Amino acid sequence: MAGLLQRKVGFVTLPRMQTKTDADLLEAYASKRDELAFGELMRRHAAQLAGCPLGTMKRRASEGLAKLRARLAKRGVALSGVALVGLLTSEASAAVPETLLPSIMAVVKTAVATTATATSATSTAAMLAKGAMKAMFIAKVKMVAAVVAVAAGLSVPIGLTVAGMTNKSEKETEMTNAVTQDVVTGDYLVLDLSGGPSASNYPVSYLSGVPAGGWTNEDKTTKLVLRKIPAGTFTMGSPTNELGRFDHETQHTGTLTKAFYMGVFEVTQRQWELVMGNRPSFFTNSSYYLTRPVEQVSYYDVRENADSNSTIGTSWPASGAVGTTSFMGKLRAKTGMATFDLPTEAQWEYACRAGTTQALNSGHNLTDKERDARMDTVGRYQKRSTDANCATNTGTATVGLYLANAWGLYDMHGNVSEWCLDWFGMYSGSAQDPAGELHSEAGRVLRGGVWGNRAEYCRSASRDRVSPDCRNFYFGFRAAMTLQ
Ligand SMILES: [Ca+2]
Repeated sequence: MAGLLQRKVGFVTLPRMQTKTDADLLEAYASKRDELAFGELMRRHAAQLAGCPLGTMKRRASEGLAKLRARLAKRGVALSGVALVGLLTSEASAAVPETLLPSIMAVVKTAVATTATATSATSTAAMLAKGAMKAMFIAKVKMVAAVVAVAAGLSVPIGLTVAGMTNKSEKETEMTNAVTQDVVTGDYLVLDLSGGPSASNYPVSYLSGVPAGGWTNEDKTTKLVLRKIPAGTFTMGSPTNELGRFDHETQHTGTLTKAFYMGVFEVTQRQWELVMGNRPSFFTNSSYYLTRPVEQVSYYDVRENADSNSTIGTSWPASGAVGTTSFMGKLRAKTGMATFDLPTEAQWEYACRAGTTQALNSGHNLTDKERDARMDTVGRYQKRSTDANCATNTGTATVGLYLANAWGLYDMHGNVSEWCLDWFGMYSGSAQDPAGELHSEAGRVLRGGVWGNRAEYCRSASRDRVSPDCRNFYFGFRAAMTLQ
């Protein structure tokens, strides 16, 4: 593994880096997220640690942490524990022989079991993003990060690292661009759909954070997980100079007076099957359909008359009622929670942005409307396929494959475009709990862009709309529930 990682890392020393001390490089990374400096640190220390047995690696990790803290303290650099682990990991990851992996896993599992008090499991994801593991084998890096964290006695939770180990589909994507987002803790609502379409109810439970062990495929199939999003005010739409924008994205202030829950993932094919008892999607390969997002479901299927693909008559925004045969109707009936629904367009954009104002919720703007490296890390796009059994790197992606936003929501950019409640219309200016037009021939709103389309359509502010009876392999949705 050491050799493999070293080859994969392949960092090149740039002349301007050669004269810098470790401390300089650390500081550059800590204060400016200078990825080249980070790479140079990796290159220097990988060799130093190569061949270490596990015990030695743990000891060196502890020593390394103390050293780093001392250096940083002298310079007054506030580098978070998360970033420290990222640095340590970068040093240690190239030093772990393949034969030690079982021992490492044992350490990780023990640590998971004893880290029940961890309060910010999701910060591990932020660490991984910040770690800037360019073209590295991400799952193994996650594992090593966990070991280093444990060895160093950090209070950084390691839950997601184990999930990463088993998620082979992570190999599908190349995390070639680091982002600097912080994933914060939050409250989660979990529905248990395992009883399937004939269940009389879907048990509801709550979590105070991402579970130790992280989200698993179970959370994308037999369970449905939603994250609590706080009420708040934000700027909706895009600035006039945003690359790829359209005139109907006029910036204005949106205020959401009620907190709401938002799906962590797009609703998957398995979740749909368990609730509705059918499999409507296009991408049906048995090896992956379970965790890909459901598509070819209409707005009416999701919340009105699913049997006849028609409206219930008086519906949003005149009424918040849903049809009993619809996905949302069944969720409401089997949970007793009367506000399960699609998000409003404003809720969707607020949740997508998670405090960011740029085109992408990683805090970046696009530099190219067609394809953009910044977009590559946050969602599936430009992966056209008309083959229902297509390879895993085309068509829709397994949900949660790309980086989450700061609120821990995945695939807000790309993958399936997501139905929102509203009729499409020009924004009418600053508004409180905006609910869209009373009616519009233009159709119902879809958000976030599509697996087969260009980067510009995946921007946070980008809007689409189609007739609510449209069933298309581009369109899916995410569940929401507004708190009253
Ligand atoms: Ca999406």
